[in-house]
Amino acid sequence: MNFFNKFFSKKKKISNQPLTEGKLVTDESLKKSVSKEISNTDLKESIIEAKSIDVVDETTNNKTDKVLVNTKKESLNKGLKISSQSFFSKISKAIIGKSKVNDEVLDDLEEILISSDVGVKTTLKIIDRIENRVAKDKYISTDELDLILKEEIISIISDDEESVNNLIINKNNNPHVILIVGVNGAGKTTSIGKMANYYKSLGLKVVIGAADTFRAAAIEQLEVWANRVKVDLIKQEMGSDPASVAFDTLESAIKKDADIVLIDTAGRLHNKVNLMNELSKIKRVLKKKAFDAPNEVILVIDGSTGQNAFEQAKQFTKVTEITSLIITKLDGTAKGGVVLGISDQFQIPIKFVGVGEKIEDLQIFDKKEFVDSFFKKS
Ligand SMILES: Nc1nc2c(ncn2[C@@H]2O[C@H](COP(=O)(O)OP(=O)(O)OP(=O)(O)O)[C@@H](O)[C@H]2O)c(=O)[nH]1
Ligand SMILES: [Mg+2]
Repeated sequence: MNFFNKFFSKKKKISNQPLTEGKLVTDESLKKSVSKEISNTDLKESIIEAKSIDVVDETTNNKTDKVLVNTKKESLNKGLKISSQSFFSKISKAIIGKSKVNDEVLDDLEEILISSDVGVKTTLKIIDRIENRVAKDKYISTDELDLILKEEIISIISDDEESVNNLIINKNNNPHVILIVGVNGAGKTTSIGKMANYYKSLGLKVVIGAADTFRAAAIEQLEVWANRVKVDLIKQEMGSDPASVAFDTLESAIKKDADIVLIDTAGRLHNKVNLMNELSKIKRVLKKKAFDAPNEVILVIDGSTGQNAFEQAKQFTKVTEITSLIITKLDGTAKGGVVLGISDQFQIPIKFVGVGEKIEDLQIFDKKEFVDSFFKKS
């Protein structure tokens, strides 16, 4: 059963609706009733299913995959290519001429993991586990090393299932509000554009708020994304109060009976008191409109900054409550190991990873798929 059939068959009255290319359902009101009615479990299932489906236009029986974001594995493999190549060339050098995993190989492995930006704490944890396995199994050949490494890494990554699927359609029928924060240039605005596309592709009605009023270009940049994805954007003049924009956005989203609200904010440093106060104010003001808003606060981190990415996660989580992370720019860097370390060291799940600048270059973070791609020998 394909995704849409499965998705909609639960609502018997609409299961016969045809699909048109580029749209989930033809009838807007129908779409709304579906997205409001589906339970969290349904949506969870749908999001998981959505990763690997062919969309069939039932009127023509033609396949079209235009609706969904590109969550295909190849794009993750491509995005992580530099990281995995660099990792594997180091591993190959370390085990050349050696038949079993001994202390020397483990020392080299430790160095490789650290130089791949996995972070010292997580590296030591991994080495410790492999040492235990070597001690127990007595003989582990170097051929098996990457397999074992993969297993151990998967087991230390905190289970992210909750984060991936924590999109809850509010029981009180208010939109699900997601506030996006992070330092300058981390990829917040771009990720919002990609997320808007993703959620829209799931049949949800999305409204974006331009609460980065710091510079005019920020509003224009978001506007370009909103036009591309064809979702509503709420904005005010440059320099206006970001909290007021956030309030307007939620108000408008409630009126429009939207499902998801994505609020862009100006890049900020954790140690800039005024900017952090501004964030608190945005949260406070949102609550006036909906007591449980924002439902999520996502920290966007630039993965290509390596160890600095850890620092950003550490500092931001100290000063504001973060519900999940997006790690961007994993393409074009050999520092993809940060994802492994960050997911181990912070009790915050990774929700998406950014693997390029295009609209489809946003991947739901799935630890197994991620580690598979990271360990892909090309
Ligand atoms: N290669 C690559 N580039 C990315 C990715 N995500 C964002 N970018 C690029 O990073 C640059 C900054 O992205 P923005 O989305 O403007 O970052 P921001 O956090 O909104 O920046 P400020 O609003 O200035 O704080 C842009 O050129 C994006 O195209 C990614 O996953 N991969
Ligand atoms: Mg921005």
